[in-house]
Amino acid sequence: MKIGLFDSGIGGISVLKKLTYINGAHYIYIADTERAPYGIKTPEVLESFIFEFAEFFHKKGVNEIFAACNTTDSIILEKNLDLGIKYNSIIKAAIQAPKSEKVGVIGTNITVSNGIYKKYLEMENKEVYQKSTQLFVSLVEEGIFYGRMVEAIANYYLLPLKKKNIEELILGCTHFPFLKGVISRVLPKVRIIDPAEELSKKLAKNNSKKAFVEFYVTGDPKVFEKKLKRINFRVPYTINKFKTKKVIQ
Ligand code: DGN
Repeated sequence: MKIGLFDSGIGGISVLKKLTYINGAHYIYIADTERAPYGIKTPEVLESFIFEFAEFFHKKGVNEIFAACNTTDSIILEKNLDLGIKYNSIIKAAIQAPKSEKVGVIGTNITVSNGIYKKYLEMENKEVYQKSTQLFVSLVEEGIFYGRMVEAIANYYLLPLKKKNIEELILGCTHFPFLKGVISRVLPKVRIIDPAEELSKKLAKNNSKKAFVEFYVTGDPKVFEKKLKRINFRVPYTINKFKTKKVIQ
């Protein structure tokens, strides 16, 4: 079984880790570090990246794709894109999780502005408060997970949600679970929802084989490997260069 994932960088590893715990499959993970961040690109540009990766997964014989990026997932859902391979949405999985009425959602500019989370949650009769916390992505890519600067940025972004008395908060970007510590410190009474947990329930359990990951990186593979070491990624892997068709400056 081959499973495909893609993200602008290290964020999707929060999804990959959860999947590898429950199924020792062969994973193919594309990290588009050369064209990151995604949250500030236009939907049209991101759509062209999505199809570029889908074509690559086809060639690699991938059986299923698991969304490792909410930003591109929101575009796939909004435009109802057909990638020609079974696709598991992280947003659709996440909206099953909230148990209370007042729910906060944080994400990139695109995920928040296209309002997919809000739309789906309101269909479940939730009162939804969204906030774009774009800078969190850069902090995680730089490996800055704690310290006074992170606390200040987290306070700046999250205090407006605290004032709304949200009971649960969806981490609507796969980079954000790496900042769960600081997020919980600003919102101590709020239940934090990591959508990757919900998504991993869509994968059948199979621990009989060890997981293996083939990484394809559009930027510098050495820089990416350093980041993997920094977050203690322990699943056996190889890192290869992915040559993009278009380079966005
Ligand atoms: N990890 C991506 C997400 O879940 O939306 C964000 C990536 C980015 O570059 N902004």
